[in-house]
Amino acid sequence: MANPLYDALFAIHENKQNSFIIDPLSGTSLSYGHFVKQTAQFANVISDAGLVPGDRLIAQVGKSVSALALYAGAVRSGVVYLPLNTAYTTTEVEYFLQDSGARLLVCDTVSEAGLTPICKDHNAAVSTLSTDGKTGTLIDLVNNASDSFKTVDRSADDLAALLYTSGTTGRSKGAMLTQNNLLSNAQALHKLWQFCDKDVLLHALPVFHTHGLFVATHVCLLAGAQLIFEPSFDTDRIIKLMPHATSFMGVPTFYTRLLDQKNFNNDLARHMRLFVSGSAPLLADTHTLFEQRTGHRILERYGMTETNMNTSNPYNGERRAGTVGFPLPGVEIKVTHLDSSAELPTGEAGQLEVRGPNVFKGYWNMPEKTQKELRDDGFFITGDIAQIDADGYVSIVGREKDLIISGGYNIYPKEIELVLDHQPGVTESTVVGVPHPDFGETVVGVLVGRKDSINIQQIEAAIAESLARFKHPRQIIVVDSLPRNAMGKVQKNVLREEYRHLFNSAK
Ligand code: MLC
Ligand code: AMP
Repeated sequence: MANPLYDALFAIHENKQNSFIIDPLSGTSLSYGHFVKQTAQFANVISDAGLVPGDRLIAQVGKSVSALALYAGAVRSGVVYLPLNTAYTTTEVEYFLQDSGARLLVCDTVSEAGLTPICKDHNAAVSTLSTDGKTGTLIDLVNNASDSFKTVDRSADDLAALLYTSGTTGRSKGAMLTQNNLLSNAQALHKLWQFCDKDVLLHALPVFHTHGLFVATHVCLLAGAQLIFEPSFDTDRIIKLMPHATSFMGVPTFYTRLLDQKNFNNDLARHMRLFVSGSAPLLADTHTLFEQRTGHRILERYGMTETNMNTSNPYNGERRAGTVGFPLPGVEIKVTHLDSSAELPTGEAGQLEVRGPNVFKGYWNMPEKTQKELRDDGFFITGDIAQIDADGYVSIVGREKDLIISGGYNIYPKEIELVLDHQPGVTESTVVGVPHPDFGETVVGVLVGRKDSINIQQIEAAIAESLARFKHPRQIIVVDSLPRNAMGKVQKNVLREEYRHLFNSAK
């Protein structure tokens, strides 16, 4: 037996002196061999905490090398890694703790006091890691742990990670990702995007989602490439660092923010060979402007938490703006009729279904939900509406699911509506996404109720108490009634149209 994911990503670098994480501005670097030793230390700490293979470990921590080593340590010790957005409130974290039955929560030192009581309630231990990854109770243990560890055997079908993704009912669902889901996808992307040990990836994505944790990090590990591991996306730093890199991955907001900088030009991007965009639609305009400014055509790809990456524009060959390219090798896709599920002819828009080694095992503790979205023949119904043109290019033209994507973060309106509906004076509410110049889309809440007793400030405070900042409506509007169709269903499309210029999105 072996541990396929650990072996392919980390074990191959044992004792290697070449650099893994570099900071070209300060001149510091961490070698691959040193990082592998750290994975042993983290794996020892996880095992010593009493976690056994298959147990869940929640990490709600800042982006640091230690956070990455914690992930690797979990894989190495056979423990299922469950990363959480650092913006989540205590209320949100409690749901994940309870639903996943995690045995250990690693949180930022500053969140310890708030999270310890709920961990007690759910029989989970707490350990801390500072935002920069350098201190905390976890680091105290790691510093005293051995740097050798007997890697725990796992099979390709064993779970490696549990990533929560919001749901249309307002209840988040844990996507069960196996070792092979992650590894097969990383191998496909590594080859397709031609990563090699000469590459330096400028990494500015958060590491609690598929894009930053798996896509960006795994291709570098497979290639033995270097990572410039930025704690977050800071436009000025990205501009300073880009001349030291060969590749970059981002959500569309990263690209529009770069284009907003007058000093972002083709000189900075001279050494770059690849810019990848995903997680949200990249406007064709952004694609064109970026090419005019830098001479590079952004490579857009399409994925999901449940499936990793599904399609990609070609590395060699035409990268077509407004499309997400072709299915990855080994991945099958089809466009089907929303009601009959019959496959549609080329060019017709319908629901996109995906099958392949990248597709997850199902939703944690939600067999009915899994059954509804993952067909018996292995095809997963993505909830995205797509079209495939005569040349085989896939375009995502809409969404069947009621979802808002703001700056690459997914927001399900239902979750916000549930909070709004409970506020004093509110009789009903609805939440829609409207265009936003920075985030692509943003959240607008529309309320019906007694105008004299609705207190917007109080409502905003209630939302702040329970939901992460990125989910908060950027505007709340009180109306007399919501538009409804003949069936009595709220016509969100009418509201989206009505409020589409609220943020004056010209982009
Ligand atoms: C932060 N804020 C957001 C936000 N991010 N609001 C809406 N949408 C977002 N995405 C809020 C903050 O709470 C704060 O509120 C203000 O905006 C600024 O905060 P900040 O810390 O300065 O953040 P900022 O730099 O603005 O962050 C924007 C961002 C970040 C785009 C850099 O959101 C980001 O890194 N996004 C990447 C998301 C990602 O990796 N997605 C991949 C999902 S995987 P205030 O109060 O100050 O206004 C997936 C599958 C796939 O989808 O295909 O890849
Ligand atoms: P998540 O649930 O966070 O993994 O987000 C996945 C969703 O993001 C997909 O179902 C799509 O709706 C959207 N998405 C990801 N990449 C793209 C893209 N390149 N273009 C359009 N939508 C995308």
